[in-house]
Amino acid sequence: MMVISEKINGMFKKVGRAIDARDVAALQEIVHANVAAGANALDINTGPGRDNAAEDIVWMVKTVQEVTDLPLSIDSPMAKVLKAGVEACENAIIINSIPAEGERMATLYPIAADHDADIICLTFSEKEGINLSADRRAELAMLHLATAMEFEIEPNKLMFDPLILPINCAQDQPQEVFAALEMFKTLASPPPGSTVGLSNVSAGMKHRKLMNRTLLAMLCAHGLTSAIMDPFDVDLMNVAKTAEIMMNEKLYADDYLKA
Ligand code: THG
Repeated sequence: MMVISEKINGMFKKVGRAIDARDVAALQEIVHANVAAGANALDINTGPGRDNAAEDIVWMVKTVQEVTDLPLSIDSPMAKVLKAGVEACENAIIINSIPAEGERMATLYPIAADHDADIICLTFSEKEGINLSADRRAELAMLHLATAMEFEIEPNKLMFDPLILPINCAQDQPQEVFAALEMFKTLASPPPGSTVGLSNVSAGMKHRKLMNRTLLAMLCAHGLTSAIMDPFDVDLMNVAKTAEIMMNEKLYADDYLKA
């Protein structure tokens, strides 16, 4: 299970202030803490409401990669910002994300191919709304696979994101997500990867950590291969490690939590 830290995000006050002040030391200290907590990759996101998000993300990427070789997940809904972030990135790249929409795919797939990037493929399109059935999500995943093939991108570069919605708005969605994850695994051999924005499920709610931990265990049972999540939640990290044992992906040893 690849842990992509959600914490290098301008939505968090410390990161937002570091971006505003171009405070290299402050951002690098946060990066060091994430690496020490066991993150396997870092999601780089300027946060909402920035007028110069492209410049901001370039500064973030350059600042972060000075102190870590971890893969960077360049996260923006704006193609221009993604492109700028990707072009500044010398570490391994994850493009976060490409939605299942013709125009966005036509712009972003060539960029992914040029930079040999992994891709988080959203299995929804804003045009259809986000409350989609598992079947429709799998169809959109197929569209991504076909598009990737056109650009000679191997299926193992793709991570399908079924989209986690806040549970207080969409309580029927986890069932669709579980079914979608099962279908994603059958779409290529070896099976393509998957990821989620785990904390979406509990945004603004009580019992956040309990909900994130429980959902992660359930997603792992359906074959989830990575998550954008909080590496500082030690119990959550331990759920991820224990799920690997339960799924027979890692061999049990008494001290498996330390490994
Ligand atoms: N899929 C993909 N990428 C994503 C998401 C996704 N990137 C963004 C997001 N969703 C994942 N990252 C976060 C980061 C933080 C939170 C949730 C998801 C979070 N923030 C607090 C909140 O909303 O309550 C606020 C934090 C603060 O202001 O202190 O929970 O789904 N591909």
